Amino acid sequence: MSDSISLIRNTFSNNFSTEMLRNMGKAAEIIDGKKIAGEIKKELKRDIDKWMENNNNRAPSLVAILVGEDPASKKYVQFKMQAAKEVGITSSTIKLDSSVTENELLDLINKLNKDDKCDGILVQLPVPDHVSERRLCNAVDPKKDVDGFHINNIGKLCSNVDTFVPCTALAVIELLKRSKIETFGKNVVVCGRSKNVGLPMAMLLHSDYRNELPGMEATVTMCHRNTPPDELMYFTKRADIIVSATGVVNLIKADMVKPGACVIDVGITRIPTEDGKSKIVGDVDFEGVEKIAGHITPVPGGVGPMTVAMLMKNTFQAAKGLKAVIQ
Ligand code: NAD
Ligand code: L34
Repeated sequence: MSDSISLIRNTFSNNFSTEMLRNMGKAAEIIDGKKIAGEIKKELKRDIDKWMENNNNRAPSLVAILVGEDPASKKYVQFKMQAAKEVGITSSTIKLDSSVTENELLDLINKLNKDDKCDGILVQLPVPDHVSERRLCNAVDPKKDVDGFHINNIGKLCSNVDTFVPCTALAVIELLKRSKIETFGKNVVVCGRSKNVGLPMAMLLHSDYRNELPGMEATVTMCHRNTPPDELMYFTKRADIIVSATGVVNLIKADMVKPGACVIDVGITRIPTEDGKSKIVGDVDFEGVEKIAGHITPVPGGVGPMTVAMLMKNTFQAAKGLKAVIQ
């Protein structure tokens, strides 16, 4: 063991492994979500082309419902339409004014449910306050629910029955797998417990490889807004993997991270910049944490583009009439 490693070990008197201590001072490996998403889209394009050719199928199709003028939502839906084009999925966006009523939206979803030419339906969230997000998500035919937000699909995910899995949680699993991050028996902290992100994330990460998908086998701790900061730090410092999905800027700082840990930043917050413009940042203090982590995802260019790629994967599955995407 080198002198510096034994010095660090003595100073911290912690149960860090030599491997982890060697990582200290080395910049983390950046997990390039944009690049991996590009690879997935290429694979999908190949698979979709083959499926259409072999079975004389029409192209898979996706319909997005976009309510109101939220710039971020508009941009995300645009990315989804662009990705669909890249992989050979037919797509369209139905844009509605924010004054649209819940009944009008439910009628539209019902129409799309009955439309044989539509394989996947997504209602871009958030929706205006006068509309119930839950009622809309539950109105989508579970077989066309490419977001995995229908209550039956959430229940199936929690009961380990094959189904559509929310795209962001799938995105993180795929990033871990393709970056060869071991999860078996590892400690994972998920920050955030939302039904669309944190909860499905935690469900997948603790799945049992003997009979559950995707069989990640981690020990999972879920933290949330009422986890006291010192408790959050207690858990994150012991975590081999931290997945942060809160929208709290700089929630995860370098002194909360175990050397060599993998840090996945799901958070997206738009902040103003000095030049009067704005930019997006994640939950993680990237500059500080990259010096101590083993792997880290950037924002932008990390989980976001992967979420879009996984939506394409779910849409292809919906077209094939299969239920699950995780292998
Ligand atoms: P949400 O507002 O529904 O949930 C936020 C969660 O963070 C809650 O469970 C809350 O308890 C928790 N939280 C708040 N403060 C906390 C704290 N101090 N410590 C620990 N937990 C805390 O949001 P969401 O839909 O789950 O999204 C979370 C973040 O991820 C947002 O920034 C959102 O923009 C982003 N997001 C990104 C993608 C992507 O593809 N990259 C996809 C979905 C959401
Ligand atoms: N129904 N609503 C539904 N399904 C979803 O899966 C979403 N989400 C979240 C918001 N509402 C939703 C998304 O699609 C967030 N989200 C999403 C999609 C794409 C990106 C980020 C979040 C993305 O592509 N981000 C890029 C660039 C971001 C930018 O430039 O603003 C990134 O590199 O992070």
